[in-house]
Amino acid sequence: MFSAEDHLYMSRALQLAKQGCFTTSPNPNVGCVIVSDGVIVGEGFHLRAGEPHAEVHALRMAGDKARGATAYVTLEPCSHFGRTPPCADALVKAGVARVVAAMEDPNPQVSGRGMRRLAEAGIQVQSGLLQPQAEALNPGFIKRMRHGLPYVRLKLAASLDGRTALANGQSQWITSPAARADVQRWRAQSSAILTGADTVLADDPSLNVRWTQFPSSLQETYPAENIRQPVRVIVDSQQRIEPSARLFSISGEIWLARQEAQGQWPEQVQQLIVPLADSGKLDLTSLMQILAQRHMNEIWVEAGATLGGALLHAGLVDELIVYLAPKLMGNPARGLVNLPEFQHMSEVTGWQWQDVRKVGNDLRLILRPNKE
Ligand code: AOF
Ligand code: ZN
Repeated sequence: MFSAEDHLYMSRALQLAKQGCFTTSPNPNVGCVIVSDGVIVGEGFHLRAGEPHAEVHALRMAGDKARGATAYVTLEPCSHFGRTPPCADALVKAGVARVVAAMEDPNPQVSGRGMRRLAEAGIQVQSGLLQPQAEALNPGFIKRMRHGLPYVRLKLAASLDGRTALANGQSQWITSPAARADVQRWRAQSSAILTGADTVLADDPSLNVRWTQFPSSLQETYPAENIRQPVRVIVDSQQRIEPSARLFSISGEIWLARQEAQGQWPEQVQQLIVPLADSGKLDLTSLMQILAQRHMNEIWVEAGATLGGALLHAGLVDELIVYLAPKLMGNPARGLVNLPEFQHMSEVTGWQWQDVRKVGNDLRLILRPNKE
């Protein structure tokens, strides 16, 4: 159904889409390539919500050459009036002859209607080319649209023997500067960075994106002005956070997840009221639903063993990102996550290795839950 050329041009569209990875949230990353007589005449990607979609950029570049051409898009062209008018209409107006999409738009406002509108206008439409790669561009957007939940990554840093801090609490720095630069990139592509009150009280972190600490190759591709600060979300079940924490001296939104609104806070702060679970702590599934309702696609969790364990126990973690340092910290040191005691190996969750590589002098492991 798809030719070698089709694969080539869709690969290019996927590559273009990635250029929006630090900026498009809450919108998806989308790339578009327009090809006429075997020549790329237009290219574009979506950069920021509120700004033109990928197709619009590509059509502008192609001009009259779009007539009779093929458009390759990593996501079904939209059919609705959102912040911008429908791309399907723009493609019809430009007179393209064929549209190849990598996947259907999971947004219920679109979901199939974009392709239908193109087909009704007499355009040849095909979908599903390199779909897994296109889905990998937008795990958070897709999960939010399909399930009303964000895509959650739990970051862990540990020694070779799985320890995160000495028994006396000392933990800085287990991993290398290269691993910390890698973390900056993950933070930057996330809609929100989530942590717990324990971490804020113990470490007084900033939890922002520091472009100057990005890997240098990324600094060249992504200028500082194309970096967005994710929302910082603090799980504060016992209402212990004070406005004097370092977080609040750094600009950018902060959402305090709490049982009730209380206290005077700087303008950048909102209090999210989250129902309590039986444990007396905030119900983390409800919190994630609230974050999805607030258009958070990908959540990057940098928290302590308690919140990390609670998220795992609630089945809310889609991906583990583990930085493993070549150090042995010994048994009295603290473990990776707090989980309830299991009686049988059958109760223990299995994970699948997704990616394993060396980052600086550490290993970076990416795991996803076993499906069955
Ligand atoms: C496309 N091409 O490049 C993108 C699409 O508020 P708006 O107007 O920006 O619309 C956002 C929705 O449009 C988003 O939820 C998704 O369904 C679609 N994104 N569609 O044709 C693009 N970024
Ligand atoms: Zn569109």
